[in-house]
Amino acid sequence: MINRRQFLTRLSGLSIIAAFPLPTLAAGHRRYQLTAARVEHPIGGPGKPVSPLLLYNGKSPGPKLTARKGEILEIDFQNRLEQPTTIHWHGIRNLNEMDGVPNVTQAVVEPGEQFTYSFPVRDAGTFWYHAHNRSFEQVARGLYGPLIVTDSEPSENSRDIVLMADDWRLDEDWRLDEASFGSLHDWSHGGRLGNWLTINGESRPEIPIPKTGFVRLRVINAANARVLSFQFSRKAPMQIIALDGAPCVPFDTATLRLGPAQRADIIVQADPDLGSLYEVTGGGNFEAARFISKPVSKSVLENISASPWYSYPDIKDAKLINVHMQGGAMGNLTSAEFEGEEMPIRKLALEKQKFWAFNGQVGGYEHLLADLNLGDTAILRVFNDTRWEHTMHLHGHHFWVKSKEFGQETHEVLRDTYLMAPGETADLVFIADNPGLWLFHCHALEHHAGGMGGVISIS
Ligand SMILES: [Cu+2]
Repeated sequence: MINRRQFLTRLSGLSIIAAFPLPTLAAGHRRYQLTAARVEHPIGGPGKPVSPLLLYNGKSPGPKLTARKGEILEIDFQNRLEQPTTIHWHGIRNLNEMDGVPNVTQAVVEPGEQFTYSFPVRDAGTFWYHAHNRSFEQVARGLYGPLIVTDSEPSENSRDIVLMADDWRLDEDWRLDEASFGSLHDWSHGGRLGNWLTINGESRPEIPIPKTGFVRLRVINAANARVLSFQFSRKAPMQIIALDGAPCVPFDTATLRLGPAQRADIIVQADPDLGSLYEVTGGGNFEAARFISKPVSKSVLENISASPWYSYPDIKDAKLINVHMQGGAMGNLTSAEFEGEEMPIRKLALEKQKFWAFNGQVGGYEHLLADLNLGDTAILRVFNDTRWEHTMHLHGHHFWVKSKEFGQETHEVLRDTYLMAPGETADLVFIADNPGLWLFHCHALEHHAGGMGGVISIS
């Protein structure tokens, strides 16, 4: 465990290291303005009562940001909320000081303050951005949006369709359920599960698609905690070509299952009978979106690459980092260390609202899991010793994992977020080529707030 002061000292030492050579100015800058503010918004649909959401530029989801690989993305961010916030660029192998983790990579952006995020985008793929301070509430209130990086100039007539899914918890009056923020039950069980599914901010939207040819669906799960499962009405197979932005060896799946924060690019043969996309968790068939065929002229399918960003590393001399995940309801955690003191689980739960631990320590933004040298190959060996699924996200890197997320077959894939079954042990293998302090945490946002997180230092 290292304290805040040591953290900041380490950070100031790191910030003088150029993480990646910046592309020359000729590569181009792309500028956006994002303003976070409270907006009274009818999340239940037009004509329904409004709820106090927190949105970027007044939109749910926030505006689609696009960039071309190799460009520098500059975002002038204004915080008009009544609480501090930061923005995390999820999946971007980012400069550490632009990663948006409060008090680890930057100071929080206070109400009324401005902050400019500026970073090169090294990889083409499906990414997203979201608030990273009090994220269990800020993301649940709508602070997120898609970020799409393409190999070539983004086209207006693209055959790329972004489907950003969220799972809201509404009360019986169609308003956002605010009373349950911080619910001990949610934090110790499966997180904040909702009852209102939106795609691109709407319930059952009509999604225009071309009449023929192939389209790419970029599906993003922005839910706090809900694992979503999608099928087409005809049970047509979906060909997965990228996961969490990174190209994979294409494979078919009948059901697309995505944990919170995960993304998948799928290729679909468009035809007028494609029908609907259903969410099928729990055996029900809930219509999530309806495809409407329309003629699209000169539409282009963005370049599709199957080559991974980097190949599976040689692990002969890899550094092993063991992460034993414990806690939660029906778990085996009896006590854990928190703020330097060993505490029984009852005290942690009732007095500190902590339920989860890595290696016997309640985690957060200050729990150091490993200290790596720049260039090390590392194996993050994660043992999910709990009764719950967890969607484990590493900042600043993509890792290789022998994924058991897609049925019986194992797929070796590059991801930034891995959905782990209870009892599973997974090796997340990565090259520590990006210096800084990088968070590793569960993206069920209540689990992270409840102690499931730590930091890996690379210098
Ligand atoms: Cu979790």
